[in-house]
Amino acid sequence: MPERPALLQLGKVSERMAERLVAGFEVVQLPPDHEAFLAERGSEFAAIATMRGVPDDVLAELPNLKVISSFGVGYDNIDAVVAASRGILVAHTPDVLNDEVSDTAIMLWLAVSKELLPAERWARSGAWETKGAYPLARTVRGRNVGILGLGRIGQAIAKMTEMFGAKVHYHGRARKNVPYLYFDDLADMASEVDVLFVITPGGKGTRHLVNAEVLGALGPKGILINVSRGSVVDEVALVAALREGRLGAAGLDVFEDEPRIPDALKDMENVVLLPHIGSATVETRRAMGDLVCDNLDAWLADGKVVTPVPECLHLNRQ
Ligand code: NAP
Ligand code: 8YV
Repeated sequence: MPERPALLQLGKVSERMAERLVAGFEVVQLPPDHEAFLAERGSEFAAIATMRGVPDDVLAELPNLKVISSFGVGYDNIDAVVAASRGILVAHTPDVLNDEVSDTAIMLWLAVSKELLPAERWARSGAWETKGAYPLARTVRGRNVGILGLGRIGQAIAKMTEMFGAKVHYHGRARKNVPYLYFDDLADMASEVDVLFVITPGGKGTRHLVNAEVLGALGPKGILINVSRGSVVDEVALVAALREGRLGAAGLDVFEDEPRIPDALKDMENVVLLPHIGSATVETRRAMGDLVCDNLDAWLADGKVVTPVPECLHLNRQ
């Protein structure tokens, strides 16, 4: 391997990341119109640092690729199974964002339940003076909380809801050794809870897990909070359930066709919308960027990464 292997960069990195990447690699930015570029130079690259996944057509044009270091814990935008089958190690950035994303989820829950945005508009518009006190909202105290995907972030959300006196329920593919109530059926769990937090990975395995039946089971007073991926919730069914009053309210950080958000959702008073900012603070994004670089530095040192995705664990042991 050359002293400074060639690294293909996808997306814009911070200055701090750029400095670290050039210290170990010959860094080349993937150009927007990349077909001809990859046909000519694709075989040069041993490594990828990506802020936005790796499209299949890019992966296919890199015959000597050995490692992908991806910014973010979710990697539904990288075909890790194909990568692993080609012996390419994929690394992501788990754990360093658990608390931040949980804070965002709880913020959405509080904002929806306590009607933060309509109440703020009431204050700002002068309605308080002309119409009087804002109508009463609903408490988040002592609620039945459901978590779809009790993983790293799901467990952090569960702990935070316990501070509000919640009784925690969860659904996943398997029961875990946790002091919470397990449901092997998502709709059954939805019918028992006041709020459903969605925090599974995206991708084919979880597409539209939250469908019309689940939303109906959550019910006219139920709240849906989605901080996972837009694909996990059937957005058409969500709009219909909210519009027809079959679901109470929703707090959404992620959408099926980002950055596009259905106009129907923008018009609803009982919905809080965020532009995928679950982990978006200076501190947490810095920690994620550091881990992207740590993974690449570790690979340079001994061919292993610090935080491989599960599909590549076996490659990291060699
Ligand atoms: P994780 O530790 O892997 O947890 C994911 C959980 O989802 C696991 O507990 C898993 O449990 C469950 N799960 C997976 N497939 C499932 C299925 N088909 N049905 C039901 N449950 C399923 O991942 P994490 O670190 O908590 O991150 C979770 C996701 O959050 C990421 O993949 C990403 O998409 C999203 N995220 C969003 C933001 C944001 O900015 N909004 C930020 C960070 C992460 P079982 O294996 O027991 O089923
Ligand atoms: C980031 C995320 O917004 O980690 C994830 O899976 O969705 C977020 O933390 C995203 O990865 C940045 O592009």
